[in-house]
Amino acid sequence: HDCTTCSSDACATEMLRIADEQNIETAWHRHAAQQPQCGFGSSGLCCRICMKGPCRIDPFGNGPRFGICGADADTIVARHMVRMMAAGAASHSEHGRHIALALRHLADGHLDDYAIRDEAKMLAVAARLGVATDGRALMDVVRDVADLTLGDFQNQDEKKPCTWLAATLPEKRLKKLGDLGILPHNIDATVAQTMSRTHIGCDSDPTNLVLGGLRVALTDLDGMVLATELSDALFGTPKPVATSSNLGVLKVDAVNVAVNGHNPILSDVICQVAADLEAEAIAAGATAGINIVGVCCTGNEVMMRHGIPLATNYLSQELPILTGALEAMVLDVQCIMPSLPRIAECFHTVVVTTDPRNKIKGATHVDFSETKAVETAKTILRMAIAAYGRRDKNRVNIPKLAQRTIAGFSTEAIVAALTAVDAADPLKPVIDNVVNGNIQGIVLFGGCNNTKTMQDASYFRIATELARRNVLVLATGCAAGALAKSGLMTPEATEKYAGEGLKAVSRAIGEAAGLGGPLPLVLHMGSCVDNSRAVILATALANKLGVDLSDLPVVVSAPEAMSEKAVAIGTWAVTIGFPTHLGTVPPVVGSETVTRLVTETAKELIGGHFIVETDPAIAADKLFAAIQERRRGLGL
Ligand code: BF8
Ligand code: SF4
Repeated sequence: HDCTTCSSDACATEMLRIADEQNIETAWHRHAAQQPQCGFGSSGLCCRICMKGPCRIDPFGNGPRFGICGADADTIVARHMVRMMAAGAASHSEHGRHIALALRHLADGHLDDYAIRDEAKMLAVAARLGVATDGRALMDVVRDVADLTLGDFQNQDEKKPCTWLAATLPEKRLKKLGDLGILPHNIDATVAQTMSRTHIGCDSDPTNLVLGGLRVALTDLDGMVLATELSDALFGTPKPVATSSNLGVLKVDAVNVAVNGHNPILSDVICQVAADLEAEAIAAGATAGINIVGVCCTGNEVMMRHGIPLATNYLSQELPILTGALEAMVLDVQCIMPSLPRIAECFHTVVVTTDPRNKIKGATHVDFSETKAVETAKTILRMAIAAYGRRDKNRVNIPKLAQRTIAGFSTEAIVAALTAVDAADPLKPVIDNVVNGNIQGIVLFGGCNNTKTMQDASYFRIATELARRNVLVLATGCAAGALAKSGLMTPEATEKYAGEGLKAVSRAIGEAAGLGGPLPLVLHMGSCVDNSRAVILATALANKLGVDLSDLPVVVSAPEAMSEKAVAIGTWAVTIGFPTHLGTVPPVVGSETVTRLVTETAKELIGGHFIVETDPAIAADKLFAAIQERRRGLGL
């Protein structure tokens, strides 16, 4: 395996050299060992839905055209794709349910370690959902909001759409989705129905299956909107914050603790209690105390709310351990590599799992429950402090790079910055500048890392290419991690890479908002569930213009899409009307019908469509062309 093509992240490349020297296997080594990957699986033509299988369809037409049950390539491809969407929706909404239940328990007085930290947000959410707030005790409002939210997991009336979707999307979009019969009524039921209709011998019509996929993908959006909005109420709505990214955020004299996963219910408490144990860490010899750093999406959550530095994103999550300076990696759920304990065995790092449904062989499990959150967080931090004593100082290799990063651009923070320009009509400066062409459009980068491409490279290329053409850039999830590490979340990057129009707008907003310079080139909107923030922003713009989301010059790009969650996100992005780029080829190319459905027919049906393009320069051209097409549609 050739390290020079693994990652464009300088720290990752440095650590991979150490991995080779010390004979430690990482995701990149395992990727190499998997080559060549199976062509049937890659094109979606391997069916494993029943035990008569696996059945494989010959893509060249020389071998079998049907599985044993009679399923053809279209059915097989569609069924597996739709199941990926269901798994993604289940994951995001399980995260959301966890937050909603915590809120319910808080309202009932069962959680001493949590509070409503952003009362204004809580009340705004209540108002959006139609919950009365006037003259009521806060906890009564919280209980009603929690119950309404849990209703999205319980409602059995198929005609009544999910509450959060109805409170989030523009009227025109809701009508369109309702007319197509794909507006979901219940997250859990829709996920279950998706599993059931894809069972052997059920739905085999590819169009009907894909429509079912769009419906379940919309439950993914529902789950993430409620997760984001309720997390803000519980933990605070992010505001711009200066911090730093990449492995240089680890400190040689500190007890370094990485939080990895997704749910702020755990990581936020760890950040809060770290200060209480500072003296214990210093007494153990760590003169710089406790240093919490983030990985993946939970890293984004705590970076946005507490300015916690981001160590790295998905693909390089093993590498903080290789620095020899990481005392503990604390895990909750999703996108966590099962290899972590194996790598930690070569060092002093303790790997701690915390969710009873997400254990990893070789890790230490500490059951985390919200009713004893502070106590558990302290137990975990003390394990890290104890590990500090076992650190081998001769094996410490912390890369130097800690890239300055401005994060925290929640929708509210963006609107607040715009209010400084026009207090009476905050969205007007954006709309005026889209109309006059200073801003050509908006691109939202989302999604993962994937070993099929060089880590982070396409993000940088496409983002700078579009910014040069005056496209405003937003990012979430591991996309945000990539762009933060690349130095694009700074005002300097705006000066360096933005086109003249975008630069002028960015300076005007940044200066009016008291940032003392332009906005960062890329606005960090949060974790993967926080893609919902971009939907809320786009909906506000659409409503103000009186158009649908599919009319806006807004595009989405996932250059390294990997997870089932990313499949679900990409699908709802298309379903609510956005042209959506994938830089990795999804396993659908084995069916021309399904490929055409999602890349062409979707455009006529719902306005959005997938653009599959592995070359970043061409992807930038295609995304810009999609923006121009939308501008022409608006008469701009
Ligand atoms: O939810 S971007 S690799 S960490 S799936 Fe996972 Fe992809 Fe990262 Fe966050 Ni999102
Ligand atoms: Fe084969 Fe049909 Fe079973 Fe799939 S569902 S494994 S195509 S028999």
